[in-house]
Amino acid sequence: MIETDISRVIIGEYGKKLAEHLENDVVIVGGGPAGLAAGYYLAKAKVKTTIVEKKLSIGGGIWGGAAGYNVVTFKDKDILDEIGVTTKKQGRLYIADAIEFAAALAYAAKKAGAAIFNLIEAEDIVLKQETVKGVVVNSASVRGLGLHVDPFCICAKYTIDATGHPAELVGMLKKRKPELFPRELQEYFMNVEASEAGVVEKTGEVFPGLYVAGMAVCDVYNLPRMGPIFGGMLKSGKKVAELINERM
Ligand code: 48H
Repeated sequence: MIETDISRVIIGEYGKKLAEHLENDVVIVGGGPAGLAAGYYLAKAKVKTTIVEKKLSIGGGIWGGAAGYNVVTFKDKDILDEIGVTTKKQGRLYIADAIEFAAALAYAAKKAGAAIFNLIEAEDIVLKQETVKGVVVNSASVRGLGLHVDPFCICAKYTIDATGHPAELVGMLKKRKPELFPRELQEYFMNVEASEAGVVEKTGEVFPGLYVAGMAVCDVYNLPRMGPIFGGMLKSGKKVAELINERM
């Protein structure tokens, strides 16, 4: 029956894809602009990369632009040109349609070769020999329903916390090793220039095997937030990819 053929190919293909990506060079948690940009540049450099995203849609904070007005801003457009996003110059800013930007970035990461698993949530990190070796994941539905169901692991040489504002992976480490991150994980008052420059400058490894990119960087280093301007997120994703690629 065609009905069972459909089910069989979906289950078989998903299982194959998942089994192939249980071990990776890099696992990225969070499919927002920073995680997707990191995934795009890593995969483009032929680094075996998996992105896990707990929501149904990837793109993180892109879709809603500012207050649901789905337009996003940038100070420059090199990366946007590279992935084929249409931009318009308005004064000192470039603007793009949030939907086109989210879709183009996701498409670029996927086409470059990153494996993307949506509806999968990282609930913990894998720590061995004082090095982060990947993440403990579960179905986002299981997590959402609060069910007592055990997780599985997606392992990697390097793990990127691209979870945005909550800096969730760093938070998991901080919970057990508070001395490593004595400050609260939170960003400071809005300041676009300081934030965009700081987020790129501080993107990097925060613990052996664990890197931070995107808004998570602002939380870890108490940097200002920047509102709906996205160039810093793309540059942070690109930088983390370059830092890891140098070590491959
Ligand atoms: C799986 C998870 C988990 C988990 C979270 O919020 P994001 O868009 O993050 P960034 O850093 O790529 O981009 C930030 C940007 O969107 C933004 O909010 C800006 C620039 N704000 C400025 C300001 O001043 O406020 O994406 C993070 C993604 C989301 O899709 C989450 O669902 C996902 O990570 N995520 N996925 N397992 N445990 N936690």
